[in-house]
Amino acid sequence: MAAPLVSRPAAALSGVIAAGVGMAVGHLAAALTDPARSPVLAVGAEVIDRTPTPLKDWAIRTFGTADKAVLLGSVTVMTVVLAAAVGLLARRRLRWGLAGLMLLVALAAAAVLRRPGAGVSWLLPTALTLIVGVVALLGLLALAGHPTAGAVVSRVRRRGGGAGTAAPSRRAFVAAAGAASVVGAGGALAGVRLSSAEDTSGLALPRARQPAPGIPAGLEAQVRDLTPLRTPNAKFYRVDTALTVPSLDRDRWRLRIDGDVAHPITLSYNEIARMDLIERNITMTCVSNEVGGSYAGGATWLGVRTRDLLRLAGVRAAGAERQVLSTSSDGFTISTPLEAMLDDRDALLAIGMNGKALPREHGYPARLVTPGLYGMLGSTKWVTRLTVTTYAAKRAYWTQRGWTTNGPVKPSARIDLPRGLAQLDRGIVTIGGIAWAQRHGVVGVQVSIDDGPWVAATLGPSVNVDFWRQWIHRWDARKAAPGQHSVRARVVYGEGQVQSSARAGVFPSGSSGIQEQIFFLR
Ligand SMILES: Nc1nc2c(c(=O)[nH]1)N[C@H]1C(S)=C(S)[C@@H](COP(=O)(O)O)O[C@H]1N2
Ligand SMILES: [Mo]
Repeated sequence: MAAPLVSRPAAALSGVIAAGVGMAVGHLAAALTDPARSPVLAVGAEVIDRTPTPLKDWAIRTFGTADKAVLLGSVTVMTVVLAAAVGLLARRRLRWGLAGLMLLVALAAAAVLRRPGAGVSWLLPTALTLIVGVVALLGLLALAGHPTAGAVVSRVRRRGGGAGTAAPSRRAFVAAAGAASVVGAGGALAGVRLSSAEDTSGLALPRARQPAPGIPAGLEAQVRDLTPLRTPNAKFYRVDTALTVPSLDRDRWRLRIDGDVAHPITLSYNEIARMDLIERNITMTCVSNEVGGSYAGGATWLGVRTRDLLRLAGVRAAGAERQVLSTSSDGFTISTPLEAMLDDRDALLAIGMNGKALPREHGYPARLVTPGLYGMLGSTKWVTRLTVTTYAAKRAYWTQRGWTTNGPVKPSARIDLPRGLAQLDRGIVTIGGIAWAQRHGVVGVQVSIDDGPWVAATLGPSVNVDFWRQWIHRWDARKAAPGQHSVRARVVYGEGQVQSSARAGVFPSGSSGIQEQIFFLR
């Protein structure tokens, strides 16, 4: 009896399962050695790097911290489609299918080799992916009744001294497909588990010689749902290009300071911990924060001044053309004006956040925090190198993608209460939020209800010029008309300058404009 041609669904399924098991095994192998070598993550990272800026921007805006899950999901869907195509190709001509599979794995291999610090040995997990993928594809197709695959499998079996051939049957195919899926799912789960790093909050942290004045109790004690003055580590926003959080070891970590300095140096964590540690209360803001957005947070940072570090290496005179190019363990780079790392704002190489070691998500074991500049211009996480150079000589990750290199944070007031489209009872309406104007200091917040005159809101405690400030305004709405109302808020900063009302989107130098919140009275 001539072997029947494999059905299309069985062929497509064979391709998908083969790719899935292969990827799971490769990812697990990488997780056991060095997660950075995973072909799956390498492809994801490559996709992130190549995604056009507007799309990336949209993803960050739309999905927030879930942007990576969405990206991995899309890459998975793409892979499933391609793997099904491989199965269908193999159905017609086994050779074409195998070639397609190899092409996919070769692309993944190229992505792995493009990772920072990659060498040929990094290809081992990808090689496993290929082997497992090919074996699974051949085996499944053979069981599904593919004549060529069946012949290959029985030849290999005979050579290996194995007895007979498993006869193709629907039941054998379903059993093998099920078993392979279970192995794949198990491997993928274990890989994900293993490559997610453990918590750092219990680790010892040296003390500051100069502690920051504590952050006072904020208005959140009196006003329910107001953004707290100090952002807890677990609630601090996270924005980065890293697909998996780098899992660095404090004892093996080093900071290299080089470039245009008299004597390049390399410092260990312990050497830094013994330097003059200071604490600073700093509000960090992301350039991708929309007006009214949540990508801002205030924390107490423990660390050493970048000025001290750069002087230790013998930094030469500054100038507007000079930058410090900082590099993260994952290859990501940031340009910071050299001047900002030397002046009295006390930019930090931080090792602590709110009294704890830095959480891995926020840069463990060390990151930069530069007051007054957007995160992409001075807050490199997992930092391993500071290179003093010029803007002409080196371009940072976001610079290459068209974002500004000159990014003072734009002053902004945010309305947190009432929530947009809230339905409230007529009475005393609590309006409130938070405002920032790093380097200038918040001196006032004004609100306008229903396009009425600007009136001063009540401010919460002041921490310092680089820290945000809460504000509230109680609006007597007992006699207000039921229905739709609006509130706008703007910050007054420095010597009394008022927040710009000019609207700008986040690209290329941060959003501006005045937030307006709509709500309803019953
Ligand atoms: N290594 C690395 N550092 C990084 C980034 C990144 O993508 N990779 N993103 C920067 C940006 S855009 C911001 S806003 C801040 C965010 O820091 P957080 O995640 O601790 O809030 O980190 C900065 N440092
Ligand atoms: Mo950012």
